[in-house]
Amino acid sequence: MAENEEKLTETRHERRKRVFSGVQPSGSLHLGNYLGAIKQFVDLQNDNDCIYCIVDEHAITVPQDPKELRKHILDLAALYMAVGVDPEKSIIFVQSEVPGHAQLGWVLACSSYTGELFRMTQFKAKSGGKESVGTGLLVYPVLMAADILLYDTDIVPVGSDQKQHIELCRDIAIRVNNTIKKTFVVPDGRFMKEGARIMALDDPTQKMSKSNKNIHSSIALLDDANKIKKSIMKSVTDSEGIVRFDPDEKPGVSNLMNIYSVLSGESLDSIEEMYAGKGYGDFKKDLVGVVQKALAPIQERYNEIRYSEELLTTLHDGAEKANSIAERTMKRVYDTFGLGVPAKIVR
Ligand code: AQP
Repeated sequence: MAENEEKLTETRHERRKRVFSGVQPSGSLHLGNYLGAIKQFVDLQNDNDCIYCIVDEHAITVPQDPKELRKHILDLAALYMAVGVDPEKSIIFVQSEVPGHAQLGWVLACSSYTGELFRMTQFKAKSGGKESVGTGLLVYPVLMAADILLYDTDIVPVGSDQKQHIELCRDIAIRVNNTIKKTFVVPDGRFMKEGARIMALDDPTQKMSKSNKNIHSSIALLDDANKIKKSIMKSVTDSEGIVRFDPDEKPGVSNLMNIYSVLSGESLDSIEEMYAGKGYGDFKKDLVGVVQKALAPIQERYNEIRYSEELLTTLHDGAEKANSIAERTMKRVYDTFGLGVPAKIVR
């Protein structure tokens, strides 16, 4: 076994499972981001070594207002902590503070094919109908693969909309391991079963998304009680008038039931029973209460953290810890690819 390979195997046995995930600071975090991904971050941090990133380099794949972006970075960091990500247990940091992400991104871009990138459904959705499309949008999944592989990640908790990107990350890792040298840990995605994909309230055939221009298409984690009420009461349902779970025939009602179920702990069957013989009005009114109750403690904690020094300290400490892991991986990667100045003279 090569020396490098031995080292990789050794470190795998020594440590707990490593978890990595990230969210873009591209707007207000919504229920989809929370229920599809971030809720798992908190559950995983007791038994694993967790690294949670604010992926600002991903955010600039589409134009951003620099001042707003800086604000969103801090908003997102405070929200991570407000939902329960604990800096004592998990590393929280900003992607651009760790040069290894961009460095590894380039190396992996040279180990991937344009064909596989053009096939990504998220690229197709985000570039569709545009005359010119930024290169960053196409290579986004390669940078995402770099984020994950940089930390020898075992588990990636993400929304089910990211399945294809995780597959690509695995493909690239396996390709390098098999064709050059065993260098990367091949990660597994971890997708929430219930409510894994939260759909837009104004169009339940599309996923809830930060970049949707209609504010009533999503519920942001920081929305006030009135906005939550307005968005839910306006949400698209159907003309049947029966609270019944059927994502194909009744995507709007099913999406609302999903949200109700995940936030309240009631099963979908019991929600159907609770609202048998009642109309959508009663169901929506109760859902407003369920969402408001779930978000109130998050908002309270957020307000305590967002303007505190603790926030900056957490991000600086997090970047330092992340960098020390990333630098070790980059040494290994450069060694695999034969990049840089060797430790001793070679002929
Ligand atoms: N609607 C969703 N349902 C379930 N999970 C979702 N996620 C996003 N939308 C939904 C999950 O949230 C995590 C962070 O997402 P991201 O910000 O990195 O990227 P995204 O998937 O592109 O999110 P948005 O909200 O759609 O942002 P914009 O509009 O800026 O692109 C990921 O794990 C994702 O799966």
